[in-house]
Amino acid sequence: NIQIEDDRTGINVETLKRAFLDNLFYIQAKFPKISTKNDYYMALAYTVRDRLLNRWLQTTQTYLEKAPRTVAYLSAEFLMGPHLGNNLMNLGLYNVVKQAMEEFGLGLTDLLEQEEEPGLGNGGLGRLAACYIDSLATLEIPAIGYGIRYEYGIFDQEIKNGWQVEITDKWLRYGNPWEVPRPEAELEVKFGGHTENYTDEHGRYHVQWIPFKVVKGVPYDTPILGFQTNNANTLRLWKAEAPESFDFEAFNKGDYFGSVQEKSECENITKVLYPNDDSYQGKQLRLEQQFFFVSCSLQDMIRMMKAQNLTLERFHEHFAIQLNDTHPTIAVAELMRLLLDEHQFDWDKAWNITTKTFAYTNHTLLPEALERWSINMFGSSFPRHLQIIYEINLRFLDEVRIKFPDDGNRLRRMSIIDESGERYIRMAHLACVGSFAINGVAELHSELLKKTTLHDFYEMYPEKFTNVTNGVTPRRFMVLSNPRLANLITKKIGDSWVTNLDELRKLETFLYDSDFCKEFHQVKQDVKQDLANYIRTNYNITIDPNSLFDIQAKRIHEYKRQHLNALYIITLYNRIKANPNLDVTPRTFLFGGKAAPGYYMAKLIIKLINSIADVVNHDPDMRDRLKVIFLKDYNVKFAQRVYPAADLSEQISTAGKEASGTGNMKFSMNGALTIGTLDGANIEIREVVGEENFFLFGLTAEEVLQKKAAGYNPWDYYNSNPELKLAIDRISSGFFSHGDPNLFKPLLDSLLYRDQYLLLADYQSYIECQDRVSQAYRDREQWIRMSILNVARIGKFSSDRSIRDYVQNIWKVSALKVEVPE
Ligand code: DL6
Repeated sequence: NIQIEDDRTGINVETLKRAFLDNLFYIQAKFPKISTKNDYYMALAYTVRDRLLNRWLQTTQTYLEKAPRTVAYLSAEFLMGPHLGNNLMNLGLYNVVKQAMEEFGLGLTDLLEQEEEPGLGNGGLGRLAACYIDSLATLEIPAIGYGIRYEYGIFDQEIKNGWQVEITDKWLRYGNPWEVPRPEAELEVKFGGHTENYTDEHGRYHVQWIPFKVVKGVPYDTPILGFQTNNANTLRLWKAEAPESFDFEAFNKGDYFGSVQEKSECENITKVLYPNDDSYQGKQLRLEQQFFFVSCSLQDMIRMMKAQNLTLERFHEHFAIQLNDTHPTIAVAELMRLLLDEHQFDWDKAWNITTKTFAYTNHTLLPEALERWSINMFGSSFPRHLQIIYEINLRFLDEVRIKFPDDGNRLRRMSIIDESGERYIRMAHLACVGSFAINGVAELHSELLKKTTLHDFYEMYPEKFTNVTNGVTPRRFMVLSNPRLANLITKKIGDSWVTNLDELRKLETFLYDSDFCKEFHQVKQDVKQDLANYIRTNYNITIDPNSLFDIQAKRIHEYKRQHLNALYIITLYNRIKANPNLDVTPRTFLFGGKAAPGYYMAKLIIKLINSIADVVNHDPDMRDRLKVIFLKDYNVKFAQRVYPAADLSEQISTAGKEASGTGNMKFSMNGALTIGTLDGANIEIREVVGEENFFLFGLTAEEVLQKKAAGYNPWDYYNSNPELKLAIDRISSGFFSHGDPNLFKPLLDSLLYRDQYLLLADYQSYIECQDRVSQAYRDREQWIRMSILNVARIGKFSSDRSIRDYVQNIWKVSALKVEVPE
């Protein structure tokens, strides 16, 4: 009784094997004898893709027919991570495909490793967008993610002589099996030029934008399948291309080279992701990127409505558009332009629709990250939008005047146009004025927004402000990346926790079940051993899985204070040198993260960590006690190895600086205990896991402000704390720099003369807390219970909860279940 299945959809082992060979032959044009690992990966990727296409198309069809209210998530970054494993998991095909590959003598893990991840984001904000896209599909919410198909994503990081070196990320080199180009759905985007006024036959006044150049936007669609559901939403990323007309014109003029140059200028728009996290550079190309994807996306939405015979008067009823930070905020002006100039709405009607459409998420309070565009630059690329923004501002300031009469300072502070020197457009102000909802990403952050950065806007529109604490997907960050832990949990409490993370609470009943505790501990040890093996193979360094794995993995930034961690390592080193018989808890310090290429201090921190590692790892006194490793090229794929293996998660930013953090959630979900400040989502994590299961240190956000206001002097701490002084002196003496006292001078000067992020003020508290961690780790049974409690109580930080918050409080959309006929 052989079961015949369709090669494109069948899911038994034999069919999968046949389909795999078929794709290998007909798509990769290879047979096994001459295939590379990448050929196998591609053949498998196509085999898996075939099996989700039906759901994807049914979803598209259902959305077309039912025309549900839809979320459009606009984000300049989507840091998706590898697709293959995630799709296998969501389809429930992981094990059967593993078996099929094994029967060919291929390891699934090896093939998964082969995937070049689409690194289309810098860090927190881009990865958050990816988690949200996952949860939207899993919760069956009609949604579309709109972004940019960067040809080069975030750079690959190499470490040479301890320094970061950036390598172009050619992620598309071998093709991308997950995307489908849709050239038939291309759109035109205008840039530059000027505007002209005209009056129509009814005597109505209009403005027309005569652009200097037109660029084509071509959509590339990727299916985003939910977990164990038929719903598969679309991630639509735009690529810039030159219109064909260039070639004709150039041909006629005989200017071949000119035409090629113009063509490549057009294509430059989506060439590369700006590699800055939490800082903004003011580059025209970046502004053009933002406008490009926003204009494509809005035109696309309008086109969809037309295809469904819906009137644009109801645009805001059909779409809820989320602005992921200010990067897509030019959408406020672009939607106005489209409605006013291309669809002849009057101002009030257009403004009513616009302000009922957009909602804005702020992701940072750091002043250097707040986007502002010089009027000259902005006007030269977007003359019509500048007019529209002036008009929005004029009307807005009238409103402010009514609510707060005779308050010139307030008007100056709130104006969308900063007129204090060279004139700038403040994008956060435009976002606040043009949106119906404004949210921060953790409770503290949302409160600080109201009190500081957006205080005036809070006073103006208190009803717009809300908080949505970030969350992360337990599918990728537990089930996929830590299958041992996931299986253990499922064995104990069933599998519904995967889509209802609060169910993890049930684990608390096993807290004193010694078999469970042993198994839980064994899982952690096994995962640590895996990471140790990886490090042995790739770094030729042996680390002990019985040592405490202390991990700080995130972008390198002064406010995140990787160098505070480094000061603790030096302190331990000094203590052991002073007393070689000291009884210390063995620790392995692991760091990972990229520095923005132009951020010198962050690069110097990487060099410092590597220099310390060099000394510590070669000092016989440190053997079996301390190891330090900087793991290069930290990305989503690698993060999936790292989170499960942590005993301790370092979340040590200066209080008030980290908007939320999301790595903190991923570590805790995987049983790491946190050492952290009262910053971002740490506060809420500590609340849920229990203060006795969290290592707290440091000043609060309020104390940070007070200390600064009182005239903070880092020298006071240096002079009065012998261990701190010794640690700093070790660096300044050239001990970690082959005798060169100047190498780390800029970093030390910044600590001693300014210390913007209060490392010295927090040092003692951090050291004491770390010593408590070392002590606690010696009582392994108690540690394991604390670790279990972190997992059991982390439910709140599922991105499913965050998305439900957005759905209920902001977007007001409903789920729409997709049926797939047999
Ligand atoms: O909201 C996601 C993530 C937060 O968890 C981090 O705390 C925050 O630093 C990060 N912000 C960025 C910078 N982007 N901007 N603007 O990634 O957002």
